Amino acid sequence: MLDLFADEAPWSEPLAPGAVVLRRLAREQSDALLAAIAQVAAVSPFRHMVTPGGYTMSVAMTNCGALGWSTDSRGYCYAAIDPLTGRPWPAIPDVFLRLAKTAASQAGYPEFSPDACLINRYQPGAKLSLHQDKDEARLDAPIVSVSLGLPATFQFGGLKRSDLLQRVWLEHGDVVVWGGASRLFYHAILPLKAGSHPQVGAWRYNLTFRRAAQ
Ligand code: MD6
Ligand code: FE
Repeated sequence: MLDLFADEAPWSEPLAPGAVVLRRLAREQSDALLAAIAQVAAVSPFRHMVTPGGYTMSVAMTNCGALGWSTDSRGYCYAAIDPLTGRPWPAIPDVFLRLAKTAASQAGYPEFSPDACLINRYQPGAKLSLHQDKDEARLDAPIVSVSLGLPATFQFGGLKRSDLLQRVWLEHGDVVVWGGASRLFYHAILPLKAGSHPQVGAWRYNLTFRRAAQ
């Protein structure tokens, strides 16, 4: 399909108090980002984690950084050691870190220094149910979220699970930065529609950068 916006400069769309979508910000570096994802996954492979409720997640995950997010039968936690390999998670690649800091700074969070990067991989049908991100020690720091590959519908609510959800269509290279008043807002990803992205194939990747430790 002809992409009329392939060469367009990034632009920004406000989402909620403290939250903004930086459209296409990661497009220029997407080849380097995808290569870095492959390097991380060669050390700490993608895996389908099992939630405390015994449900196997449809999204496959890995991490890089001093701390990685995991879930198992005992609960959710951040840990320095990958439970699958028994070794530390790989370091956050420079190309990741530069993008995360640039995005945070453009969104009004110039001090952002992430120590954790969760990498999500969606296949068609994969989804992420409504949740809050609240396992981090530093809720004053924002989350920077980078979308690559197939597009997805992101649902963004409020502080209560029952709050009205707005829908945001996230495409290859879009970056969401969110913190401040909306840091604990509920959100979800609807089941990924099948398709083929010219650079990425039949997948969507999402990188989320956080400050997990003090
Ligand atoms: C995703 N993202 O986009 C899932 N959480 O695949 C998240 O769950 C998320 O994008 C917190 C902040 C930003 C996010
Ligand atoms: Fe989340």
